[in-house]
Amino acid sequence: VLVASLPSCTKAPKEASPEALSRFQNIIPRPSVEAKSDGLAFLITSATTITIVNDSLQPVAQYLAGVLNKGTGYTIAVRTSNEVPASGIFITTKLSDHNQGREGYSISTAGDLLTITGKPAGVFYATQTLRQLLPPAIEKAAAPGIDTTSWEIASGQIVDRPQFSWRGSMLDVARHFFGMDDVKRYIDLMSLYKMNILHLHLSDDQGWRIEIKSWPKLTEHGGSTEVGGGKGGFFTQEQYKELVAYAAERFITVVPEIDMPGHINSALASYGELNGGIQVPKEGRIELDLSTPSVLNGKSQPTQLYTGVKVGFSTLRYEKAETFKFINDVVRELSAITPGPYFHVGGDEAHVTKKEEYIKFVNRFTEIVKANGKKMIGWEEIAQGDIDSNVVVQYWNKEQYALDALEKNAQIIMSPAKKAYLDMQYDSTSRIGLHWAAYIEVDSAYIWDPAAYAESGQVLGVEAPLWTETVTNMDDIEYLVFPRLPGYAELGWTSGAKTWDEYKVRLGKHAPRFDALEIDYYKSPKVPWM
Ligand code: TNX
Repeated sequence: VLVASLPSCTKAPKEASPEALSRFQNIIPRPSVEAKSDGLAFLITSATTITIVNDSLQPVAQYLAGVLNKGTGYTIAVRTSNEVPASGIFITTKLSDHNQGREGYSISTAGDLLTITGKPAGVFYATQTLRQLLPPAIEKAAAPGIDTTSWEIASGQIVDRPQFSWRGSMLDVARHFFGMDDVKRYIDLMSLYKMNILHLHLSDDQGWRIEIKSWPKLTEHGGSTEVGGGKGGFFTQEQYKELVAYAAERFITVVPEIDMPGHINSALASYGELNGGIQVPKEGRIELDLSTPSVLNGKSQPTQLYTGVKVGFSTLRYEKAETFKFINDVVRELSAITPGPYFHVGGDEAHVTKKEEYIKFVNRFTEIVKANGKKMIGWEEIAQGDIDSNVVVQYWNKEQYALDALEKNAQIIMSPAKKAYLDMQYDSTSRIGLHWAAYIEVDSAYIWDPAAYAESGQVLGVEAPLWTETVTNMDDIEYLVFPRLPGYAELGWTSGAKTWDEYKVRLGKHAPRFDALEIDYYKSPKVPWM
């Protein structure tokens, strides 16, 4: 009699499989607050729908539907309703009692309902977590007609939010140029691990990679080659806008960098009027002799294009009439197509810029960037200028500069070369990469604390730069970036104690996921790969 009175649809809750439970324990970055499974299974089926409470969630819900539909082959749809559905995926912005902030989220399952709570960015990060809770096959396009996979998630409760607001990576598209598809894939890969800043190094001695309409030769000539003498390339402003929008859909802010006053040969080669010296060969590079202006028949001559890998040999001249017209035009045009709040002025390794000139440059950059409505970022050397709390300093090599920056109330981004440089070789046998700072095995990349200076409250977060002197294609990028990038993402995202011994097991479990994503990763012997 009792049994007969139960609603006919009630079935015993299904237990989660060991695989689903394992996935629940192996999320990268590890959830900051809580991740507890109740041991039951939640299934995504062809009948699953996504319900959102209001239309502000429409884009991010569509993104989730896209991820699920690609992998499952289903046609899961999104509908808006303020009634809590009985089953499926329910996304709500209602803040739970946990303080989630702008980027935090929670996922909780009860019976046939999985609820995601967060603001749009948080819901996006919840989506990345859900991907990892599902079998790795979710990352492959579903084969039509055959569905042998059970799209199972271990149910439970996850509460998560980031430790730092700056979780970035830099891609150097100047030493070697990488086009639209490569940069979009880079963005996609970063987004899997909840990274939110893509710093694009858009100019250097070897190439100028962003169209500046008032100075067209920068790309026509300055963008026409790269390290090794290949054909280089550049982004038109329209293409750059497309990348910025693509990143924004993934809650990633693009930070453009124009490296000045050094690392500027591609501009000096494009416009003779910017060149304030003659070129002399020196130790395998072409250095500028600034005491001898390169004037021929009353006209400054451009430098030669440069395709080597030396640094620190070129500079703008503070006193030259054209210099600040050039800088103003570049900062204005690039700021106008950059919705994000930052502009990176480089400022590194200006070895042939006189110190007094360098400091004057930094101070002028500060004014120009501010006049264009942006917040200035520069590599650590800019700490020599008159900087203040409106400036961000990117620490990479010399601790004294970081300390000076903190002293001057600037904010800092942690990119120590010995730990965070993605272009460093893993060991002496790595097929590409440099090792001037260190060999950085996957363990070493993870074992450091970006919060070291955090008591100051001035640390924005972590950024892992990929310089591309030795990197020529997407396979090369993936080999250096994976598997180190997920570790940097975790250092930026996850608060609390972290140990390599615990992390390496989780990382090893991601091998089938990397394979499903066709990531050409380095199979480090330090990691117990699954
Ligand atoms: C130093 S890091 C540089 C880059 C090089 C890199 C190679 C920094 C601010 N400057 O110009 O590409 O080393 O690892």
